[in-house]
Order: sequence, then structure tokens, then C-alpha cells
Amino acid sequence: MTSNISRRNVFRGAGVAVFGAAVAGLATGCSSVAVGGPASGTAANLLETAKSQGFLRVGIANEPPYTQVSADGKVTGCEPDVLRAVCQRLGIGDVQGIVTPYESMIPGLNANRWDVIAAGLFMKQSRCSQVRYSEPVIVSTESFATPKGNPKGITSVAGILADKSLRIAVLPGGFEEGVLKAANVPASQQVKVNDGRSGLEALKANRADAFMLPTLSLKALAKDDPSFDITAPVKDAPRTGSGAAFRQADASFHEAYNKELTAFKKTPEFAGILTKWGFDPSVVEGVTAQELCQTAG
Ligand code: 6CS
Repeated sequence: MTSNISRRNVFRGAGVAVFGAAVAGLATGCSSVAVGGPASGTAANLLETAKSQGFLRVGIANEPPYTQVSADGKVTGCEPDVLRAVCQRLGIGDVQGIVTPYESMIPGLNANRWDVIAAGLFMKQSRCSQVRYSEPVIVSTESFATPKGNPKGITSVAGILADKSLRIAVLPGGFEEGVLKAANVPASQQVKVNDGRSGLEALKANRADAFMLPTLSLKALAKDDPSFDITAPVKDAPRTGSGAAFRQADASFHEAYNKELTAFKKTPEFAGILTKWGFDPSVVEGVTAQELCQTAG
């Protein structure tokens, strides 16, 4: 199976491409290059094809510290670094990243545009029913970014529901949007933004009173933009975490991956990756995908 992504979006040497709703399936008007990708079908094909071509295509978001495309185009971040290490233990040389919105990750996986998701796509019932998650790599929390001093005192989802004047920025199809929906926060109180920076822009432009995103993602944004405050972790947002997500059809690849991941999680290298990106490796100890897939939404 190959997928056609326009030349401008494929940086094979750097290992990253950009694939968004605007690009998916549309003729882009510029010459396209076929981007080789492991055949779908039985996981044995996927594993063997990935080994022979030397890489696995991974859907990512470019939201540090979960995923990051560095200045030279290399795919990094906590989840791609763990994926790369486990893939190398399986005999797959590297990963090639395709940047895409969270809402496109599972559809793109099931359309064979990439072969795995390693993006901090948090486990919850509706996602776990569509893909095969590996055991979790991280467990993390949600927070609100607010204007300095949090003038409207936004600290909980319940507080947002109680004050209909409050507007909360969230990513479309993101976990946070699902949390607000599950709490019956009306769409009229939700401001959809494409990524971290546009969430902060919505605060600055007073189009939103708060921006909900994982705590560590907001802390990463604050390194470049100290203009906002970050609340303590939101107590009434469900606890969850993430790992790699595979197609349902890739059951034996998923099994082989989990086996290697379980061994890798016991190594100092695993702890080193998590610590490098600001995660506490002890938090995920003993946590299972089965448990996190019970998360509502
Ligand atoms: O799982 C999700 O949809 C969320 N995960 C991350 C790492 N950032 C925001 C996104 O909504």
C-alpha cells in the first residue's frame, strides 16, 4: 500500500510529513511523491514490511512534550521516542512522522495513511473500541490555561457548567472536548482551536476565558509564552493516559509490540526518556490499558 502525500509535505530524510484535514485525500496541485508505507493486512506483513523498509509511519501532533518535530525535522517527544526504542528492539530501524490533528489520527490510521499513532492520544472507551492500544507509556493530568491571576476563578469542569458565560477553548476531537461534552457543557461555551498556540491566542483575544490542555503541554507552551497562568490539575477531569495505537487488524504486531514494551518499561532507558520529557515514570507503573480504556467518553 502506498499513500500519496504532496512533495512539500514529505521530508523523508527528516522523517516527518504534515497530513491534516486540509491535505487528506485532496489533490494538492503540486507533484506528489508516493510515500512507501508498510502494507496493511496481517500484522506479520506490517512487521516484516516495516523491518524491510526500515521504518514505521507514525501519526503525531507536534505537541511537546508528548510529540515534537525538532528544527531539523526529526520526530521526537515522549511517545515517539518510546515507539522508536521499542521498534528498534523489534528490528525496525526508525519511525517516520506524519503531523495530523488529533481528530484525524484514528481515521487516518484506519485508512492506512500511517501505521501507528504515538501522540498522547489518551485512552477512553470510544477510542479503545476503534484501535488496539499498547499498554500505557504515560499517565497525565489536564489543566486550564487562564489569563494572569485567573480572574474568573476557573478551576473545574463543574465550575464551567455552572457559569454559562464562561467560554473554554479546546481542540476539536480532543480528549478535553470529550470531557466537556460528557459534563454536558454546551457547544456554545466551547471555542474550537487548532493547537496550543491558537488556544493561547484565543485567551489573549478574549475569545475564551480558559484553554483546557494537558498540564505538561501547557507548561511546555509557557516556556515560550509566559503571558498566562496554569491551574493545578483539574480534579473533575478523568485520569487517563496513552500508549501506541494500532489497527484492529494488526493484532499480532500489537502483541509483539506489547511484549517488547513490557520488557523495555523495566529498563533505565525507558525511565530516561520519560524523565527527559518531564513525565514521572513511576506514575504509569501497574497501570493497564484495560483500566484506562474504562475512561468514559
Ligand atoms: O488525547 C487527546 O485528544 C489529547 N492529547 C494530548 C496529548 N493533547 C491534547 C489532546 O486533546
